[in-house]
Amino acid sequence: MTSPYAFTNALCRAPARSAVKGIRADGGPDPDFTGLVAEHEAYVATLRELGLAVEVLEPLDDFPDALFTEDVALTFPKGAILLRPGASSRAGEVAYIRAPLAAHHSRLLEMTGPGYADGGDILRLADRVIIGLSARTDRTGAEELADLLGKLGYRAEIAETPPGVLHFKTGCGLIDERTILAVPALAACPQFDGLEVVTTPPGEEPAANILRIRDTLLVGDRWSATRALLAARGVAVRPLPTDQIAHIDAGLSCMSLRW
Ligand code: CIR
Repeated sequence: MTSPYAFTNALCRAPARSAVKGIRADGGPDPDFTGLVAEHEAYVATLRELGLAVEVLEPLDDFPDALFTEDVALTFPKGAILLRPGASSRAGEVAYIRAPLAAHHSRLLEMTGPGYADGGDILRLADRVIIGLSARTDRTGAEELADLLGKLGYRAEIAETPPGVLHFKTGCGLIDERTILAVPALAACPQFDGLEVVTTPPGEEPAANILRIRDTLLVGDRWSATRALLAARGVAVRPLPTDQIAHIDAGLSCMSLRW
């Protein structure tokens, strides 16, 4: 298996005006649209600066959460898989990612259901893929996805996402091929056996959704203790603003598909 973060490409979608009405579990206030756009633009610019060819798709006003392209597909060097997002308001997003993905991936597989899986629940490691069960990814969906991953030559393991955590990767992210940053509730995840697990500092649980792009770790700029902890490990850290997307339960990995 190739490196889980030696990416060359990313596929993003600009936020629509409706993005301020994106799903949020706690019913909190809407994000500020201008701020949301600024966060998205800073993210895309950073991916480009790190050497990725980034395609930014048109906003979709009918789908407030469509800027979170990570949730509707999985992308690998060997092909891509169209998913079945677990939130009914997001199901229609898949049709809009099909053609852009087909333009890059000659091998395009597709979940047929009846189960569901969100890309935010999938953590790609160097030697396997972990699929987290959550309120968005059910066991039927995880098992169908594991079969499809097998067709692409990837081994999958199914894990549990702690209650109250939206997606598996809301609670963890790769620091390097052998090391995971995780919230305390995920630290003892059996699927992390054999890896080093670094826990988020107290009060910085939302920092766990880091995103490794080549040699650099993208981290929410608000999380200074996490940034210091990662920098002390000798990794290049790039802080990015996430306050507005956090209003709609999102973090850094959500805003792109990468391969
Ligand atoms: C949702 O609830 O679907 C969006 N408001 C947030 C999606 C975040 N995506 C991710 O963690 N991969």
